[in-house]
Amino acid sequence: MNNDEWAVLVGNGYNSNEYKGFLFVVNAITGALIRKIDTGACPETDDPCVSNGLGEVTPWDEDNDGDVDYIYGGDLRGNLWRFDVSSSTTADWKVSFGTPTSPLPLFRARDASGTPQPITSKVELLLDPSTSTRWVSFGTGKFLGNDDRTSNAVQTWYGLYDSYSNVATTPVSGRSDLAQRVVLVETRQTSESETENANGETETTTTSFDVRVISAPGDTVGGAEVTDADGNYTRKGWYLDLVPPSGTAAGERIIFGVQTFGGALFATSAIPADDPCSPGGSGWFMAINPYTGGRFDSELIAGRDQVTVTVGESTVNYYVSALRIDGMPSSPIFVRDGSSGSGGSSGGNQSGGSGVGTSDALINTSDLGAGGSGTGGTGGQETGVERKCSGGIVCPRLYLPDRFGRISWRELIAD
Ligand SMILES: [Ca+2]
Ligand SMILES: [Ca+2]
Repeated sequence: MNNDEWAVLVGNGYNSNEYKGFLFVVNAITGALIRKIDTGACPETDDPCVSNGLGEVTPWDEDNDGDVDYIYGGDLRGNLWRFDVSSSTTADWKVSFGTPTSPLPLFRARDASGTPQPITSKVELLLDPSTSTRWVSFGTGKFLGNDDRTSNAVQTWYGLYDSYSNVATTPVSGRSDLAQRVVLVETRQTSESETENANGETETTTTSFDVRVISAPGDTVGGAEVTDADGNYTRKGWYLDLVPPSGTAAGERIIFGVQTFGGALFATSAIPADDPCSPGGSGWFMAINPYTGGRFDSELIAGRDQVTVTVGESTVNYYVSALRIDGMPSSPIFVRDGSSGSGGSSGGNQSGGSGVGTSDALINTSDLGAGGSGTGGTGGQETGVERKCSGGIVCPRLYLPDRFGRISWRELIAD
């Protein structure tokens, strides 16, 4: 931390006696409390006032000196908090917005009718490499109490940029500041694959997946732009309500932290089963562009057919943005493909290039029969994440829009 101590950062958890959310900064060596930051009482407009508590928090080092400068976390009232711990004086550590006696969040998540949406999962922070703007993404929804099992409240996936100074107001006032994304299509796809069994016979396996197409900037529906033609922000981010195209909410929510990986933003959602005899429920594995909230116009999830949609008088083919998964999926674990070989000859496929040597052998499409020639639509290189899994584990292979691994280095030269 900026006071030269190592610290543990923790929210106070739920059901606070004071009905409040607190951030605790605790000395990691001694356990002594360094600082406790109060996020304040229920707004008077909240009737009834729900109990509160701050969940898991995410630190951010703004100036790259190894000390945490900002801390983000969400609460049960839908507040997305940003704490400023950039001072070397711990007494100055505070909520970034509002005043110490009347702190305000960066944003308050509410559905279209103004009902606050609880944030119980970890907030993801990332930098847009083209603008160096910090982005914050998180989903809403909870799965803690009995009532949550049957709740069909509309929950939402949000992405907001955050380039705000510490100010006395809430920087993002509501969803009208944000570009709306929607689930355009849900449909079922069936594919067959052939394998050879132990007797040398060919067996055909049929697999079916429900897939989703999410809207993107420029679409007729859910296509609001985030920036103008010059790249200046015209919205403060985006939001995607977790409802199917029918518009009837099915209890879908995000209870595991959103993750960024290789230039894409991922989330898993959960839809609890309403039948007590049917354990598990279901959910969606979704992948979108972090900076627009929209689908990628390239094959990100491998092996799925494009979905043909009629728009006006023409038909268009969209790549899928999500797969339905039986049983409520937990956080995805991303595995870099281990069979990449030694690389070095794959440079011809790489059109990005800056900062990464061509020996970084991330391109591997050997067991796919697809790709292999750098067909990713965003100009980055392809890479793969998938193994053939069983036991209820779904392992989609991904073609990431961007490289991952080392993207910069510092060279130390003795003089
Ligand atoms: Ca510092
Ligand atoms: Ca720092």
